[in-house]
Amino acid sequence: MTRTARLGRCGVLVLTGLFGAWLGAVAAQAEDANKADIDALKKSLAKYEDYTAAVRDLYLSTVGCVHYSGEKIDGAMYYPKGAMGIHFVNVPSIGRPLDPMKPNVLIYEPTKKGLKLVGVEWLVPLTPDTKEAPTLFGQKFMGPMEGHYPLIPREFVHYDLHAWLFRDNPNGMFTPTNPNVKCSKAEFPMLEKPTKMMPGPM
Ligand SMILES: [Cu+2]
Repeated sequence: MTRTARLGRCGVLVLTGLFGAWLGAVAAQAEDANKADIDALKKSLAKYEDYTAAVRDLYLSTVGCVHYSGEKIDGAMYYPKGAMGIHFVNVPSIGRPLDPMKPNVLIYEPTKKGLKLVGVEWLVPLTPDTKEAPTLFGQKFMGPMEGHYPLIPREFVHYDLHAWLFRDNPNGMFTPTNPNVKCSKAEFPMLEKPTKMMPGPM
């Protein structure tokens, strides 16, 4: 090998290394930015640990404690075994521009000590103007899918994103169900079938 060839190869290796490090730094930066946003969001929502504060702000209970068996059905969304809890929906906010600081839904788990705030959800209706699935905190929404019958009409075709801000989720913060959330203490447990996918833009 000539000296130039050796130097050349060395240069390429150095460049590849630098590029890799740069990519890593960019990814870490994005993660940090999301983490800061998520921390701010958690802080601003802490007042809803008291569910009556949520009700006063028109997050209203849909009563049933939703959970899934983990079954996979062709043409339906996949929900790993676990619960989604009781959804308190702020109907006036639905269909308004997506606001990372104002989720459309607060999620509570019934426990011996009352209702515990465990997570939140954003709902985005599918409209003729929809060009692509919405994203938030670097996460793509699930959907489009039918409304989650029987608590939501099937006609409400939408995208959604869950965030388990207040309860660890071994499957990831943004997966739709949380195996650490239970409906066993619920007055009205509701085993839901996976929701049907609907055609979207593209
Ligand atoms: Cu949900």
